[in-house]
Amino acid sequence: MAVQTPNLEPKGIQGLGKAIKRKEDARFIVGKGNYLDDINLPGMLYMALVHSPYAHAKILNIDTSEALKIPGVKAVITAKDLAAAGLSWIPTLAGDKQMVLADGKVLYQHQEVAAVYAETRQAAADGAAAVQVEYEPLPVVVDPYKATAPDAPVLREDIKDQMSGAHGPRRHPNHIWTWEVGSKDETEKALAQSEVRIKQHMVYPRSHPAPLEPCGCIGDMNRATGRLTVYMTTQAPHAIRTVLSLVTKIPENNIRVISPDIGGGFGNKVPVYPGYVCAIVGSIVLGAPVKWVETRTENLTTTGFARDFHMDIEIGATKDGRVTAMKVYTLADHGAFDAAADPSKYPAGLFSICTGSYDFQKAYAQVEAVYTNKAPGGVAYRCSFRVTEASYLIERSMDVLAHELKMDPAELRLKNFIQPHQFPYPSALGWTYDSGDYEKTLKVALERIGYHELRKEQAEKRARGELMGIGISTFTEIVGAGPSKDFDILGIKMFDGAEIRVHPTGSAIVRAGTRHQGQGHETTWAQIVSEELGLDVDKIIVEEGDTDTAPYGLGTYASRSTPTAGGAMALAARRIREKAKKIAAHLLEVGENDVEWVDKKFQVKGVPGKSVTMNEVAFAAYTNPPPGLEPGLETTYYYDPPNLTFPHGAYVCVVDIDKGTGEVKVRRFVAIDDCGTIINPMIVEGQVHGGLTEGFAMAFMQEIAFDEQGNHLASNFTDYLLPTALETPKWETGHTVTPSPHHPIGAKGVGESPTVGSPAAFVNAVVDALAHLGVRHIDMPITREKVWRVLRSAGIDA
Ligand code: PCD
Repeated sequence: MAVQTPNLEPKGIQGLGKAIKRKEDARFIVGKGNYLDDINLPGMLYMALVHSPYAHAKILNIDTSEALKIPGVKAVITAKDLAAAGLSWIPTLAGDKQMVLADGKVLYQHQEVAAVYAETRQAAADGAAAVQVEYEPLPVVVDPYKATAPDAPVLREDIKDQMSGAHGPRRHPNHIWTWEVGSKDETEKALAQSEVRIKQHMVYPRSHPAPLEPCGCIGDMNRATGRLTVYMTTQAPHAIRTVLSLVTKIPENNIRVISPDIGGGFGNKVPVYPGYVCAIVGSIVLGAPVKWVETRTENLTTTGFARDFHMDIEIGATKDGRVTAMKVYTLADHGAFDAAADPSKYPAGLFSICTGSYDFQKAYAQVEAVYTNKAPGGVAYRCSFRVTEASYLIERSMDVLAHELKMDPAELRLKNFIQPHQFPYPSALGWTYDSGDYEKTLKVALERIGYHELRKEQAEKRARGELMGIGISTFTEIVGAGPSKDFDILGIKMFDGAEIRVHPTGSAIVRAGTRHQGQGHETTWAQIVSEELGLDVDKIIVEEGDTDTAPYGLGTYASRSTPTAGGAMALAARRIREKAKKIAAHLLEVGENDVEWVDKKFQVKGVPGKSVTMNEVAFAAYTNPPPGLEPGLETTYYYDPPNLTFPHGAYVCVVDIDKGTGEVKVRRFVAIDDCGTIINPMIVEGQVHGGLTEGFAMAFMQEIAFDEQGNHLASNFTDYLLPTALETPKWETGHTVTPSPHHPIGAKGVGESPTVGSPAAFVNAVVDALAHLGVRHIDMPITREKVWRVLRSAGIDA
């Protein structure tokens, strides 16, 4: 079938707020994306990994002789070979270290034990199956609460005697760190004096980002030039290049990291995985390019999981529903290595946003991390470093408190919101919220869904014995890591860069240190530049992901791109405009002070007929620059944001529950988001749809579970469920706009808001439907079976 050429009619200047179609989609839709597995290099070898069937075992012997006999197999490496190169362990992004290939023992099921290199993908897989490993099983720790029992088996023998780690003292060989924030004494005092107190335990289960494209890497060491090119599914190419240089001692300018098109990242593609390292090592050792693309099972069982936070909260309030204090204890299950990708200063990520949208005067939170026999991770799956857990905790707890006070959950929220005049608002746990109008957003959402009528309907249905619930979540996020005073990863500060090159004929190429994975940067960055410079949006090409060309930056995750690189892009454009103004003055034959920027053109002040466009200025920059001015029209800007941005939203969900089967049907879901100035409303709507669908999946379908022997129970898509169009509810979206006062264009991040904010709305709706039966909380995922059991134990007959 002939492929139709996409419609590429010039769109003209299309700046902020324009719902233009995504520029990148033309190539994706016609199958012309360039993903990692599309790249094939001459003489390329393939790699496959050998995985452990045990969750905890000693390795007695690895026999590679049969594997090496398979036609096409070139080499097999184990930890011993890596040790010779000083690469058997690598640093994690969280201050810990992790095995690349099992070194003496395995610590989780599916852990990588050996790497096989072969001429074809099939031979590599056959080779991996032929490697014989002799194991001696050891006792397994799966439950994080049992990890630090006095008689618990020691997992990490390498550090068992080190009583302090990257984040302070350790009190047990399986204890990683304890982190606390806020005032414990004052919070406990305020709680003790509170008229009403609630306590709740809740678990945010282990989940997995499961991007449609799994992780992969091609290592390509050119022995003639000494240059290492690495193609990698990474959300942060520059950080990878720096770490690679530090670990391999190859000079950083001799390493080129290319992150091609990425089929979804979701935090899964931030860490460095053993497969990446083995592909690169293989290429260095064998002198040929080596490709590794993981299988779905490898992705689900060995790469960064998310959440696994076990939380206890206590909230104090007055009888009439004003919150007074909050105390939180959380146990974080990090698996076998602390490989969470958090900024150095925050081992529990930005969990301290857990006071949410409410004016808590006192708060205290403590998080303890422990090792268990599970895969490492703790990645920010559509989440700004543990914000999802924090939002779920507070939004679920506000409903528990409303229930205790017999108050309407909307009314309780309205009573406790931080008020518009309180911004910039210093929270009890140390953040300064930039802006927000929580009451307005909630009221828009309540109005849209018809809240009061729904409550009436619910009362009538309840009287008839039918089950219907309404759930609210009014979350506040914290995104845009971040300001260099507080944010770094492995010491690298988290500001971001943008480069703009305007060519003589008025087209431009712009580059950023971020790396989109489907978010739409090729469109939104072009819109920012179109707005600031008055250039046609179609004449602006956006390029990200190649460390040889892009300015330095820490990548795309944690909804940081708009707050960081988006700001850099606007400021780079403004710097170009300043220079362009000098050229415009020269062309208009007036002094610079007599020129103003009006309607995206330079004009002589007060003389609308006398103006020049940016196109004309661009041509002059190369053909007729003013005497004494450096020719050309290019710049790079590094933007170090003064603060994070605090997007917020109000989500309302209506569910109906089938008494016979326990099936929960999401009847309606209204999501009103506030991400400040919107660059592209269509992209934002798409982001919200995707994020809500992921939140829905976690609330109702997904869990990475283990049995007592540490067997992984969700290693494929028949056990770990992805929502299809069939299950996914119809989303009703909208927005309010409260610009960020400190961001150059007033924009806040939005990509992860719906995943952060929605799970509590779903769970609150289900619990609301069952509250009159004495139900106070149900842990996710709320499967049909769980609800069915709740109904049966409450004596409800179908
Ligand atoms: N925007 C606009 N406006 C505003 C904001 C925003 O327009 N105001 C847009 C932008 O530009 C882009 C988007 O939207 O395009 C997004 O953004 P943000 O929020 O800034 O974000 P970013 O950074 O860019 O991104 C990131 C995110 C995240 S984080 C995640 S998960 C997810 C999301 O993103 N991922 C993804 N989304 C998405 N999509 C897709 N398609 N794919 C993917 O993968 Mo993490 O941390 O990583 O976990």
